[in-house]
Amino acid sequence: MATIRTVCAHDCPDMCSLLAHVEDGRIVRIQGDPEQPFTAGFACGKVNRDMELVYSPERLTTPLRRVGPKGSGAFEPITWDAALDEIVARWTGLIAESGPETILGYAYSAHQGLINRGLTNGLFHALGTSRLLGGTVCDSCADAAWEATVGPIGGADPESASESDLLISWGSDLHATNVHLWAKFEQARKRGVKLVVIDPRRTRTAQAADLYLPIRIGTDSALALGVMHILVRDGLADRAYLAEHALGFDQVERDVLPRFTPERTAAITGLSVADIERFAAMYGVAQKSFIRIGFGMSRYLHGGQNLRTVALLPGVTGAYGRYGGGAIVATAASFDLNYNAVRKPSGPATARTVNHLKLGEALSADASIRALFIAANNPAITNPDTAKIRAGLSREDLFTVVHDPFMTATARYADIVLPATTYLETEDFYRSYGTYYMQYGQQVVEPLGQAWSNVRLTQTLAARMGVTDPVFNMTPPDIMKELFRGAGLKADPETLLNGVAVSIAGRSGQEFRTPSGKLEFYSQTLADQGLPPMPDWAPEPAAAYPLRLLTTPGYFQSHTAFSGVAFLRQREGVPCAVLHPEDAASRGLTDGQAIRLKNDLGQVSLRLRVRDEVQPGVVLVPGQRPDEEAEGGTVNMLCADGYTDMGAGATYQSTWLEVSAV
Ligand SMILES: Nc1nc2c(c(=O)[nH]1)N[C@H]1C(S)=C(S)[C@@H](COP(=O)(O)OP(=O)(O)OC[C@H]3O[C@@H](n4cnc5c(=O)[nH]c(N)nc54)[C@H](O)[C@@H]3O)O[C@H]1N2
Ligand SMILES: Nc1nc2c(c(=O)[nH]1)N[C@H]1C(S)=C(S)[C@@H](COP(=O)(O)OP(=O)(O)OC[C@H]3O[C@@H](n4cnc5c(=O)[nH]c(N)nc54)[C@H](O)[C@@H]3O)O[C@H]1N2
Ligand code: SF4
Ligand SMILES: [Mo]
Repeated sequence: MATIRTVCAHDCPDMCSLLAHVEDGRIVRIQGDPEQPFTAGFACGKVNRDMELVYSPERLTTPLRRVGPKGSGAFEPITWDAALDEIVARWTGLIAESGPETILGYAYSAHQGLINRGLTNGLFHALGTSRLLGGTVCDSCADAAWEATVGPIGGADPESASESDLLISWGSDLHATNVHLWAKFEQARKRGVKLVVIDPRRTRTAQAADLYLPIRIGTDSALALGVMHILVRDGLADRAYLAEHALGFDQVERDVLPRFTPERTAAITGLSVADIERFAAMYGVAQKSFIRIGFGMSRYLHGGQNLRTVALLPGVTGAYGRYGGGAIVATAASFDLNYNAVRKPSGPATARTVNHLKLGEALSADASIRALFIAANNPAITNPDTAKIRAGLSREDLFTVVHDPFMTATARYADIVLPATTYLETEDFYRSYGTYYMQYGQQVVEPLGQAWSNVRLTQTLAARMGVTDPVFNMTPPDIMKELFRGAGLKADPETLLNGVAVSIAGRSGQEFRTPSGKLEFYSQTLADQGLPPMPDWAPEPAAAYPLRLLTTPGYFQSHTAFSGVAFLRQREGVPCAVLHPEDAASRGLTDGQAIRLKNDLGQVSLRLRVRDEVQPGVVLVPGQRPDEEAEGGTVNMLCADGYTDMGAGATYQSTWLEVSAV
């Protein structure tokens, strides 16, 4: 039996090092790598079973050509040659007729490898096609808010959490989405360190907390300002740290904090004055408080302001100055690599850009995009306003190619579907977005059937389309070396190619890379964009429906990427919506019945779960589940494609709706 060290490529902050055990060319077991300190010897409950992903009977094994109406899922197998001939003929014809911007092609985040994801995008960049502004469905708002406050640099090292003296999971369900950080938290808790969880949902993480604050959705900035108010009132602000490292705290103290008394903060957040006082007291005495800030709090109209205000809090106590203290949203900005070598090998400096959230609009509003290529993304489920996406994908004059290991809801609309490998059939270079590790992952087994990796497909298409940049002829190890060429980040390629996980974390406090070089309580950058320069809280516009959507990652899912694993589908259970007992009773609804969720954009049917895990006035829909798993439809049919205040990101949680019996 051979044991091969590789890296988990799923979209997850942990970026685990894995050991895959292979017998007769088949993976028989996957485990966490004990030699990688953060992975610490275990993989999560999803990836432990990734053999079932690789060998799922639902895997696509040959290229397919559509034979029925778009969306029907009727296809016939064709050869790779026939598929490539058709794609190249269509693209070449369209480019000759109307120019390359008539094509939109991209890979998104389901393969986190910098080469498999980056090179696909590099091909379309080189061809000069329309470009997808990715990440807006996920983290662009959070990133922009953090950048305006702290700068383009990663946050606290998650490994430092084991040395903290107060742990805060603020809008992150660590058990589900960051389970190895949870393991670090547990180490610290063994020393008696307390855990505070701030989340509108009583998640598993919240159930384990010493103090759980069931905050009202979208009111985190008010809570953070209320805590600052108490810290100032009680003389717990670190004046020396603020004087040296912060910009504009005096103005916030004078103009904003007086309005956030504990009473008003309680009224806005739905928390009790006693709980707010208790949290502020814990935060005020801690020296090394560590906050994990989740993306959820950024996914609504004022999401940037919300997240930015939380990110200011560690400046008030000086926690940012100490290893083990501070806050983390992500770490990716700290990896100074030559990404352009892979993502932008050549091509025009500018081209038409399509925000990921507006894919539906770009496909339907005008018909100038006539060819679409999608890899590692399932927008017919995961994008907001999925009805608009599906309308666009249904256009008869749109030539769509989807590359995926499975027949997804999106692939059903394709003209050509190409079978993709899973990451265990690829090699790649990775850097984490939730830790400071980078690592090279080996290919574990041969591709299943006729599946091709993103790299093989991209390089083949590049050759056939006449794109001659050298990266399209290099092996993955050589492409990795290009990522380091001229980059700020230095590493020994041989060490990496040997599979060693290398950390770039230091032990110093938070560095600020804002224009002032300080933590910006006052942000001129935001003022210049017409946004409030100082943290604050404002109510959202009045809504036409009584209930608010809370949408969270599924425990046994990563969006839809595990939909092809029957066991995980079963563990996740029937797609459901959770209502508080009061809201269910007032509508005459009972646990287990089929209900309809409805607003002006559409309606979906799910199973009702009645639980006090959410507050009254909220409908929780865990995970993004494909239609065929549900009673009918998918939750994103109810979400609008509008933008957040910062970073043009998704506003899934500014969705209001009503619920009734089917
Ligand atoms: N199991 C699993 N793991 C995953 C994923 C998955 O789908 N499943 N997805 C991966 C991806 S792509 C990403 S981006 C990350 C996301 O990982 P996180 O950043 O941890 O996840 P979020 O979607 O932000 O949701 C986290 C929590 O925020 C809470 N929340 C929602 N709104 C608010 C609010 O207004 N205030 C506060 N305080 N809390 C709020 C939700 O109840 C939820 O418990 O996870 C990754 N890991
Ligand atoms: N309502 C609501 N919607 C959300 C969210 C939410 O919290 N609530 N979260 C948002 C977030 S954070 C994100 S990141 C997005 C994610 O949205 P998507 O990017 O659509 O995520 P996945 O469902 O993981 O879909 C990726 C597809 O890639 C395929 N795939 C996996 N590996 C490979 C590979 O190596 N090559 C190729 N070619 N394909 C591969 C998978 O089979 C799957 O079909 O969803 C967003 N949508
Ligand atoms: S915790 Fe995340 S990185 Fe680790 S094995 Fe699971 S999905 Fe992969
Ligand atoms: Mo994401």
